[in-house]
Amino acid sequence: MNTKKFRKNTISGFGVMMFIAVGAIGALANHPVLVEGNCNVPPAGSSSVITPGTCGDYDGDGKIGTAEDNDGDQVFGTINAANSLTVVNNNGTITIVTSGTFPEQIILSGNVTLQAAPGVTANIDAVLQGDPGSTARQGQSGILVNVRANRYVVIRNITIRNWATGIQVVGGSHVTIENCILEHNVNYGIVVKDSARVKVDQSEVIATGFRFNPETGDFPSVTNPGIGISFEDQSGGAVFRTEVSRSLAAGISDRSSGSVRVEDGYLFDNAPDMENIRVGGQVRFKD
Ligand SMILES: [Ca+2]
Ligand SMILES: [Ca+2]
Repeated sequence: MNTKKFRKNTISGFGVMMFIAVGAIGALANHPVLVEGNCNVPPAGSSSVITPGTCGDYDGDGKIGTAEDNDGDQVFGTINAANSLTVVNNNGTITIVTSGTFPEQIILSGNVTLQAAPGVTANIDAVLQGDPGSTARQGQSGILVNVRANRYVVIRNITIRNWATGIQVVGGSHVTIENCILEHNVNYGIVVKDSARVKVDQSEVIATGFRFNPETGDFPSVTNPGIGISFEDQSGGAVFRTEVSRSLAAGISDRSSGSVRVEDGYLFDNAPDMENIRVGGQVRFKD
């Protein structure tokens, strides 16, 4: 299937989902919620008071960030507030509706869809200039998924940058990763462990293992694995229509005892492009 055409179809379907999500605001438990973006670094001299409708203020109430988290409506300024036990309760849809940088580690432990709306850039970034939490975050996973085997997680249209690992999936988790960009994560773009099963589709995993930060180190080092997508332990999964390029080590690595299927891989400048993708798995590349 033509990739561009497929993306168009995906976005069209997404629009329908957005309509449903917006229409459902006001329900209580397990409801969809919206997350605003924000301008984390307003220009010097800017007022601390946000002009309504600017700076990612989706609902036009003049509040962004944690102020938006705490005003009692169904729009949030941080992903973690939207995902908290009292809100989506790790069991609903979290849609980011305006572009922004989110310097937050996200832990998903239920039937959650985390997605950015079409045209929205949601950058889950370990680093926010001037934020003292940046150092600690660079040693963490950007998104950690640890759910029971009968809970399914979807991560769609999200950018994840500058973490130790972009997305880490453990336990019995079943995770779908679609239209995501993972770049400049040090150890792994995506790592799948335990008995988890992960499908990666139409995503880009770029420059894994390469990053410089004066506080946490100059990578590559002798210790960082630098693998684009790694399946380990008893895990398994599939990688479809996905670019993996410029990894320090393998682009896609299968050290698991499970099954890993790769189709329409766009692999470039990894070392090697694939590692231990077993004969019998379906590996196919476009010309
Ligand atoms: Ca607002
Ligand atoms: Ca709010």
